[in-house]
Amino acid sequence: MSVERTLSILKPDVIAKNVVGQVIARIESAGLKVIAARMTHLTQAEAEGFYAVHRERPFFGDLVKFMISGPVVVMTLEGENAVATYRDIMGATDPKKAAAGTIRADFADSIDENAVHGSDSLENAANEIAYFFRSIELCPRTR
Ligand code: RTP
Ligand code: MG
Repeated sequence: MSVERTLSILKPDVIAKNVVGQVIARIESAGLKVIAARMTHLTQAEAEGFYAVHRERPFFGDLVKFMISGPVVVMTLEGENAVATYRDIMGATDPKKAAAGTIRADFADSIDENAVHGSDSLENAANEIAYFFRSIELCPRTR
């Protein structure tokens, strides 16, 4: 076990449904701590850059369009095995396949509008955190 950091995005559907607090409660209940948070409306360039790894995929256009359809909440989470812990509570990409009790099972409507993003590896987490936050904006807990 080791303390890790991961990037979370509450996608525009979560903000539209007014369940930001409920999703953050799931995150906190899993033992993860919010050490940075910001609400922002991504530009097309920001969304394209963030999901650049998917640029050639057929769903890329729809993904970017959704991510800029309204504000999002970007957060850095910290905790034991944060990358895998957060992916576990998110549930599968397609909410129809997500385990009961996961964020996507309970709050997502479709594979396109699936409530949350989470980094999929420690290396990607570091890059994604740096994409949205300067290191001075991270506030690790001291108590
Ligand atoms: P995310 O990056 O948003 O946390 O989602 P993920 O790791 O679970 O899934 P990923 O493969 O990284 O895909 C990014 C987003 O693209 C959309 N997608 N659509 N129609 C499709 O087959 C398909 N596959 C992926 C999803 O909205 C997914 O969250
Ligand atoms: Mg992904």
